[in-house]
Amino acid sequence: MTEATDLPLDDSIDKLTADAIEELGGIDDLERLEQWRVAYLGRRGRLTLILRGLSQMDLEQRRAAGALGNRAKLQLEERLTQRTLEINQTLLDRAAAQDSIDVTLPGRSPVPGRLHPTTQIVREICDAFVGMGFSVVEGPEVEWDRYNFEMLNIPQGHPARDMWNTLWVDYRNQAGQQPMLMRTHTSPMQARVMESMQPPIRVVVPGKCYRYEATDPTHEWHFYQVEGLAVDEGITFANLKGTLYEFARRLFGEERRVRFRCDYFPFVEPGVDMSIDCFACQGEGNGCRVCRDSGWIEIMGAGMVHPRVLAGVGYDPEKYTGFAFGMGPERIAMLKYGIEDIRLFYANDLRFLRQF
Ligand code: FA5
Repeated sequence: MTEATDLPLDDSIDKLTADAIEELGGIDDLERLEQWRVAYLGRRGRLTLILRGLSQMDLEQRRAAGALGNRAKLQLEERLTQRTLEINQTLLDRAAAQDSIDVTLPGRSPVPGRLHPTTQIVREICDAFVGMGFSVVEGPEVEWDRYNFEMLNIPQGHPARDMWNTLWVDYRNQAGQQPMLMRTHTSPMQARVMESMQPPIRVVVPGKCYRYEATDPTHEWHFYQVEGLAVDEGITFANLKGTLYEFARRLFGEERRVRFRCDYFPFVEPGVDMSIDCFACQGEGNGCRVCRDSGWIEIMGAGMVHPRVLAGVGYDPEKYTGFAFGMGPERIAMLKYGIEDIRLFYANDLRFLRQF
């Protein structure tokens, strides 16, 4: 920077301004720009000091020099703003050139997710029952022995427990018993729902179940079920048949025929399994792979709620009757979409999942 203080005041302000502007033109980074601002316009900057010295002059001189000094100050501030903009623009241009963003390229569209096939079929099943006046409720996957077995008429040591081998939670109560398990079916919700409300009851319960069993094309160790329960005065087996027949028509088509055969579940009496006529061969059999030549496909277990189960939750079995059913949605999806192995549902293979 050139020393201008030996000159008369007018000349020294002019020279200082000219020097400052010349110096500014050679600056091309923000750090040096700030140093320049402090040197000329800061609190102890050169122009600031000159303006402060005006107080020693008489009034006439002070007025003239003051006007000159303020004009110089405004000029330098304007130049500073302009130079700051120029430097910022240069920095932006340089960054853009390095990143080489081509704004004319088409964007990358996000891949939309979709519902898992099990979720889709569970919703379809529930919708069919909601359309017939049922409500949807859910319950715990970690369950007490009491709800999973005992309140369903399956006491300790009952041989029917072998039908539902399970995974026990590693917890013992003070009596040394291991009473907690991963529920093996959604039927425990029958007792939970009846305990918490009075008839009339019409609910469906979708949820996950767990079993201690080897997997194969039709068995997983964890899978879903949809439970159903209707309890009221005067409910008969005809209501069970009518409701489930209507469900089969809603899910599988108007033409479906259904078949009920005797089956055993300790919590219903009588108990049945329900089949629909095979939609692949229209019930003909004839070597059909879907129904294994039988013409019928089993889709669920069902029956009239056992009087002991009703009495166990405090209902009067002489007054109330009801029906219950339980189905496996993955098996239903397998039938509906021709899926050959249940293990595909939870193998996380996107090639399979993207088909639904
Ligand atoms: C039961 O679990 C009874 N709770 C059903 C029931 C409810 C009967 C109410 C009467 C009244 P089951 O073990 O058969 O029954 O299972 C019912 C359905 O769950 C089967 O038809 C099948 O679709 C499905 N399921 C059972 N085990 C498996 C498994 N390991 N993998 C996939 N799905 C299964």
